[in-house]
Amino acid sequence: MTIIVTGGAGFIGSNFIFHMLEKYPDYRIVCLDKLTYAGNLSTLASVMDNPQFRFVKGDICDREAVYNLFEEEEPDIVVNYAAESHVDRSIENPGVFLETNIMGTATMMDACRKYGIERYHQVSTDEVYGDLPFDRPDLLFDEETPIHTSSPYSSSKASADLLVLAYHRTYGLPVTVSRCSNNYGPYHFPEKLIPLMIANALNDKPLPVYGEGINVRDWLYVEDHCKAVDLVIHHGRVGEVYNIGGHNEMRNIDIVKMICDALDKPYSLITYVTDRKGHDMRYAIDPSKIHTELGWLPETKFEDGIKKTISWYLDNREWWETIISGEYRNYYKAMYVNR
Ligand code: NAD
Ligand code: TDX
Repeated sequence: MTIIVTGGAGFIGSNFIFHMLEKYPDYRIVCLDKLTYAGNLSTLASVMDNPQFRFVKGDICDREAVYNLFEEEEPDIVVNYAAESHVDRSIENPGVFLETNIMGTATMMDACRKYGIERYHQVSTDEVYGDLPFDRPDLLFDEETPIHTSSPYSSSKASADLLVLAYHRTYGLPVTVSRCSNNYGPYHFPEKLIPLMIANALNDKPLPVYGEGINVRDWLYVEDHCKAVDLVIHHGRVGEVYNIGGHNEMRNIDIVKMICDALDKPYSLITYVTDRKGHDMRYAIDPSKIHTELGWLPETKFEDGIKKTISWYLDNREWWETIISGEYRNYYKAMYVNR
């Protein structure tokens, strides 16, 4: 079994590669990653010497490179994690999101059509459903919830989902799609809420909370997401969408306070800043389908997952300090100074 994992030098893709190499020692895993600002080869250092693993630097939009890779590797499965993934960056610069998230997905699927494949899996997001109101805790996103996007990021991911499902209907491509809620855990890029707050708190820097901090996200430990994708690629029904989430809704401000408490830092570091444009209020996933059909359930409770995550950032300072001392400084300045 050969699996191409795109975007495997990023947060979730790398965790998925670790999971797969450990669980299936006879599988060959080929990572295709462009190494954008979000991709880090150092993340994959522990598997680089594994003979079952190959890293290829390349762009999922580069048709020739993608086709060459398919000719060389003859993959059985493709799992597409590669994407521009940060909502705030999509608000500043939508173009690259359309290019990678839509055109890159189409290029990967064209390769699958041309060379044949057992399964193409699209890693999507709960953000394609838009948001839910605060005053209706009974409402959750299920797979039939209409697509209703808010940001250029979520619109590009939703466009990709529609293309993936259309390639199934039109060409019979054996696809699956999963839509997961917010992940957290090791190797999360420090532009995102949880790692940004951990890094800033450790450096005694202000903790920039958007708006009033009351927006709600449904957090899932990254390993649980990886296990769900593993189940879907092996046992999920072709042409189907599976929502992934662990019924763990939390307000941003409560997460930030929890991080302050865990690191023994004062709440006075918390700074309320101008809200994100078009900020989605609440996400909440109904994971009944993946539970009923594939037996998936999240294994890590948030209290344990956040402790493990904070310990990981304490033990791996070099990983994130290298990131935040580079080009990231310009991003941070543009995004947060005088906000
Ligand atoms: P990330 O930004 O940490 O990593 C993205 C990776 O993709 C990086 O290694 C980057 O170098 C690579 N990449 C970007 N453009 C590329 C291109 N054109 N060609 C090849 N590689 C390219 O993202 P993440 O948080 O790990 O998210 C992975 C996937 O999961 C994305 O598709 C995202 O939409 C989806 N997702 C993320 C979350 C979350 O909470 N992070 C939740 C649900 C879904
Ligand atoms: O500095 C911050 N302050 C703040 O209040 C940042 C970076 C975020 N926030 C808020 C915005 C959101 O309400 O925290 C919440 C989480 O923000 P992000 O970490 O940027 O995640 P989100 O926008 O919810 O999107 C994430 O989950 C769905 C991933 O980045 C997406 O790739 C995924 O599809």
